[in-house]
Amino acid sequence: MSRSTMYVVVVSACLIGCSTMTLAQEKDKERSSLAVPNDSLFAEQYYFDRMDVLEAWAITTGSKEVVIGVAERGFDSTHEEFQTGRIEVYRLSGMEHPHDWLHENHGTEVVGLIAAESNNGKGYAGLAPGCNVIVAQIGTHESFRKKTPESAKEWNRLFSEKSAEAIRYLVDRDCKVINCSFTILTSIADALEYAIAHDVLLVVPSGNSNRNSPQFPAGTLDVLSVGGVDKNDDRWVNAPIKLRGKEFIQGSNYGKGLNVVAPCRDLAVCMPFDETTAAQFPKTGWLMTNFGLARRGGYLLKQNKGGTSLASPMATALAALIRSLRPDLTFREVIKIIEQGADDLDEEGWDQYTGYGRINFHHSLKIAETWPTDK
Ligand SMILES: [Ca+2]
Ligand SMILES: [Ca+2]
Repeated sequence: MSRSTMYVVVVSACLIGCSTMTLAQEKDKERSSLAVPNDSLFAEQYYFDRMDVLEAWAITTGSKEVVIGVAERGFDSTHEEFQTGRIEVYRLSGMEHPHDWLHENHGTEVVGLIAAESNNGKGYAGLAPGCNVIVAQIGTHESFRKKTPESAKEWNRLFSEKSAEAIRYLVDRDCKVINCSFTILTSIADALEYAIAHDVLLVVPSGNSNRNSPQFPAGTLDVLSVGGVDKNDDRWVNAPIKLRGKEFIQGSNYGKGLNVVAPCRDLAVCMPFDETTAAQFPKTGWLMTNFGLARRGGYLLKQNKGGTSLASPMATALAALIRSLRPDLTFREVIKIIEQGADDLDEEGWDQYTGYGRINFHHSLKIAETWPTDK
């Protein structure tokens, strides 16, 4: 239900003198008629409410015919949220695939947002629980761990090459939407064009550099570039931190080519279960030190932490629901439906910080229901 609609409901109720309910109570009442998943930590998933996901699920939770591709470095396929046979893993050759927390945490977060099993009484609910998923694990490379300029350069080259290979593989496996939660330095334009030629929607984050320019491949034509906002729908920007003596501010990249934004801060995410390696993180990295106390087994509430890598999978899930409902539409039409259904933020219409606005699952599915058929 939109805010304007709710306003009408409340005003009507007050006029006939039969209710003193607040907006929140009205919304709760509306929600009571919806199927709320029984996942144990669901109450932490504020972004369901923000994007009207349960209302959207009354229309569709996704079709198994729509396969979501995810290109990632690592992924904990042993996690209890991924044991229903909907998720397949493919490991690219020529790369290492170590089983450790560091390698797997990013992919586990991303896939969990999209496809954590819903209504299983455990953890969180994924946003597109009815769709199938193929995770193409790009893997790590030995040189990545060596921290020398030469190895970093080699890593970028190899990562670009393997990213392109992952995208082509997922296209060939008939994925209709591919999430690429990474930004890279070397062009993978051929692989992007390959996906576009096969009517595949590529969804990419705008990047975390807090600058006026989405980072490649975001901002390029014919991909869906997704920036991040916080709980208040403000562009995500972290407080400054010092890194090697320099002040450094992370935030959602913005500017020309930004399509939409999605929540990316204080999110509830799945984590690898490996407690032994996770326990080492407060000593070795900055990641867990910010929010280690919120970790519960394979789940984590990322308080005060953001990143556009997690905004992108939200839009990926929405795109998959739209393609489930309307498999006849092209990927360009899906982009338009996501843009038109977004809740406009900041300046009226498209603006540089939030694109066409924060995505809204229900609004976009309603638009998709009546979107005309071409041809
Ligand atoms: Ca669950
Ligand atoms: Ca706007």
